[in-house]
Amino acid sequence: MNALLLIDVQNDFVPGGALAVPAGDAIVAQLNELQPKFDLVVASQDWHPAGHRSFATTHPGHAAFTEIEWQGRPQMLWPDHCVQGTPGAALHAALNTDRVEAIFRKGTDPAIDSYSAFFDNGHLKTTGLGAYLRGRGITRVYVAGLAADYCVYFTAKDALAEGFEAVVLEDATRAISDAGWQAAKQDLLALGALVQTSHAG
Ligand code: VGL
Ligand code: ZN
Repeated sequence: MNALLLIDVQNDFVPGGALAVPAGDAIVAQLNELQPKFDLVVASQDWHPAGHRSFATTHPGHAAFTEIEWQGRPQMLWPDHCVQGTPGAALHAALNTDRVEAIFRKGTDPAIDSYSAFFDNGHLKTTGLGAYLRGRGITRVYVAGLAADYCVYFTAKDALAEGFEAVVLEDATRAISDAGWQAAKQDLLALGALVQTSHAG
């Protein structure tokens, strides 16, 4: 059984949003077309409380898009984004959610970031996504959405670690940094993920 994971297709990640991914909105029509081909469709939402520690504004003297060390882990600092209940945190209005059976929210702990839809960045807590997918008999996940070099990458990586086959649909994602995605892609391929276009096989 195959699941499609729609990662963080939220207003703040498309042009005009607080943490816009270049051409992030260009994938939405395709995500809608893809959904009927899957046994199960699940979405994730980046869902931070105000004052989240991944926001540059909570680290005086540090700018967005610079990296600091935070609790022993490298932490990229971001503009305030996807604050719980704000329009920026809402799913893109053109994304069809009729077939989305569940939405997993992440990044809710103010003290730790969470790129993956499965675990926070320290692998301290699960969102429950792995158990949910296993309970539905899913063996392979197809990962699409935003952003390729962060939340899509770490979701695919954790999917493999959780024992699922993982396929990233490369044309159904967009990156914050294309160079970052190329490095992430090499890592995923080395770990056994597949990177395909949504029209392949
Ligand atoms: C994301 C940076 C910060 C993502 C979320 O969805 O890729 N990136 N928070
Ligand atoms: Zn975030």
